[in-house]
Amino acid sequence: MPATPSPQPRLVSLRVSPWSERAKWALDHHGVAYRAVEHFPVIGERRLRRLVGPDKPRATVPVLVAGPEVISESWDIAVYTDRVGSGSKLIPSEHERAVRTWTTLADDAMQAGRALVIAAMLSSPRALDENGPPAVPGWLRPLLRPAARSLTRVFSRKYALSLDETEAHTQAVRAALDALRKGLKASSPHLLGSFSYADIVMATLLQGVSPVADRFLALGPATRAAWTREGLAREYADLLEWRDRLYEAKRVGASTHR
Ligand SMILES: N[C@@H](CCC(=O)N[C@@H](CS)C(=O)NCC(=O)O)C(=O)O
Repeated sequence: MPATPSPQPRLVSLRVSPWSERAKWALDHHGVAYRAVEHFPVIGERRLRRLVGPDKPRATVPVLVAGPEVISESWDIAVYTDRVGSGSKLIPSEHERAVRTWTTLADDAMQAGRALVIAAMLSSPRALDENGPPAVPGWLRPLLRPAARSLTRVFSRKYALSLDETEAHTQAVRAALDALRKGLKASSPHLLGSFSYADIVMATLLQGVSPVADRFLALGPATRAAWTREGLAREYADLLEWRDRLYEAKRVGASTHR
């Protein structure tokens, strides 16, 4: 009797989030088919908590549900794709330590970047309107703005974001970008000699400096502005060029799940 095909993995994710983009990139790189299910922050919190279980200190996306496995860290999803996928290894064993170091660096800088983006969203009524649930019609969104603002504040508390420390956060992002610039000098165009998860985490960190083109991830104009740091974008234009080239060359399948 033929084996029952296992159902397609489900990726619970947040379209705009660089952490979700990491997971999608790893899945697409390896040709692993999946169905993306959009998570809505705060409103979807209880459902997400049920999915990841009570032990995880913070319930976050991306979460990959693949048969009996529930994988709730982007790193672990990349490891999973290396295990089941058909592409080149994203975390080759000889580079695992180095890839982890780049991932920790990106994670820390992205936490700072998240505070900058959320502060910008809170001060942009249009960005708040653009990020309401898709079912809400455009004309109703300005009326729901106070609700959108308080949901964004709840989100900010979940991640203990200090929204007014702009300078410190900018410095944290800058430190990671300086490290990237140095790392690329040694072995351009890839951090570790060939394409790896290190390139993915550092490229997706740049989303909070200047987002990728709409064909990779479509954003409303006010949302795009909230994700853009003009000063950093000028200072690190070389890295944005690197990121854009990497997307052109390596971000296969990006439009499938947008
Ligand atoms: N360590 C986690 C961090 C993921 C993370 O921070 N996810 C945020 C992205 S903004 C999230 O889940 N946001 C939605 C929410 O908290 O409801 C990973 O690497 O997967």
